[in-house]
Amino acid sequence: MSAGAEYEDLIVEREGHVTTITLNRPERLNAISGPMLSGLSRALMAAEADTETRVIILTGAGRGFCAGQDLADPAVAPDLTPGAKPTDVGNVIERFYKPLALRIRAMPVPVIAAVNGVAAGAGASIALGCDIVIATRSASFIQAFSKIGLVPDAGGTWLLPRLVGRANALALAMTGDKLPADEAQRMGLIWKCVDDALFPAEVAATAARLAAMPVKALAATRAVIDASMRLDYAEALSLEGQWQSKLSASHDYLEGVAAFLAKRPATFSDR
Ligand code: LHQ
Repeated sequence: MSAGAEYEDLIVEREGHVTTITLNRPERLNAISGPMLSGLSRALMAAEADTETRVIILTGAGRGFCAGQDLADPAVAPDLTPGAKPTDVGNVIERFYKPLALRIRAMPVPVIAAVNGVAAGAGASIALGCDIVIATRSASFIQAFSKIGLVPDAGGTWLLPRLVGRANALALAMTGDKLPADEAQRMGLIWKCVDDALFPAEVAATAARLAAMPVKALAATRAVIDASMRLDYAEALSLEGQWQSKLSASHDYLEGVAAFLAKRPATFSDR
């Protein structure tokens, strides 16, 4: 896959089996511009089509991960002229943020959010919608929506209570307080936070590990766990069985078992 040039406000690079998408407006803490938003969807589609990609890392350039929607963008900023028609932010959600959030959740490979700095508003929602969230100790998560008179969007209202329970979700969303990464880890909002100096190596090692795993089964794991949120126990057991039927017909399953029995490392190739 080619790098940067075809994207505005994004850098997309593949090294081996790992595609890294970097939000790239560091002077604005990677606040989401129109080109960044549409580019993100295109970059994910390209990674989906690129069979060499076995894991995706989403991260930010500079000191921030993503400060949410660019509030100065005329497409979303309210027209402050007296009597002006309100800007319908819901349209932007429906047309752009919803498809993006759904796409991340349906990728055929694991998606790691490497949260290198502050993640605010829709930036936090996008990070939390990824499969595994690793943050630097200096990073933080801010549900910035309440401070500008909105509800959490880009999946925030669905993700937050499922990750941290209603009490924490409401307190975070109503106060808009900055939650440091180590507290986010303790609360169960993210997988882990690591010292800044160790962060790049931790992210790279996690990506390399996942890329060497049976990624088809990992994407299926996400699908079953997400579906379980709306199923009862018996239905979840049935869905697990349906996926096992599909996966047990895959090359990766044969290879995984054969490698175990032969006491050799497995080489997985399905996607
Ligand atoms: C920004 C932004 C930003 C523009 C920092 N926009 N410039 C909403 C509406 C429409 C459609 C869809 O959905 C949404 C969902 C949302 O995402 S709502 C939430 C939007 N985000 C926010 O409300 C967060 C706003 N930013 C902040 O509160 C702070 O910047 C944080 C706490 C993230 C970081 O603070 P600092 O570390 O002190 O940095 P800073 O505030 O100095 O920011 C650096 C620059 O980035 C600064 O520009 P300047 O020209 O003064 O250097 C900011 O204005 C700019 N910036 N966020 N969202």
